[in-house]
Amino acid sequence: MNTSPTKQNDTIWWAVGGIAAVVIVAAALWFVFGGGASSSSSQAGVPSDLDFATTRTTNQGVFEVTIEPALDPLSINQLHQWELQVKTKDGQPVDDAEITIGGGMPQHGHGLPTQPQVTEALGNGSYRVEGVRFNMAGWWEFNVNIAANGQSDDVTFNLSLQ
Ligand SMILES: [Cu+2]
Repeated sequence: MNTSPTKQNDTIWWAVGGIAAVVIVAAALWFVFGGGASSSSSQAGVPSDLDFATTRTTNQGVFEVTIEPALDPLSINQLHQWELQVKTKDGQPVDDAEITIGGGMPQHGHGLPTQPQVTEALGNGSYRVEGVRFNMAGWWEFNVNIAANGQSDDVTFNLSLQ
């Protein structure tokens, strides 16, 4: 009796099983240490109902603010400018506003890596902001405080950096 074909089959199946095991382990390692983990961690815990509107009313309803990043799409590690437009709630442009910028990553507890500043009032309620840079992918908050016409109010924009 010749048993060698069966033995050969066994050997092939052991080899197939071994390769499959290696592939599964490699995939698991990639997921834990590689792209799987890093791509999901930048979005993990981000509230699903975040509003990414670029025009928002300030918290007390005093102003309406529009952000216009000069970088589109927004990406990390690039110093760039923004333009802000400030209006009253009735839609009148607000000039001579004192504007302060802040922000950070709520999930990481850190602020902006730079201190963006309004460097120029462009008229008609528009302002140039210089020195904006983000250094990590994920969810950022961008806070704008506005003082004008004897009133002060602030607004937070949500950004998703790739
Ligand atoms: Cu961060």
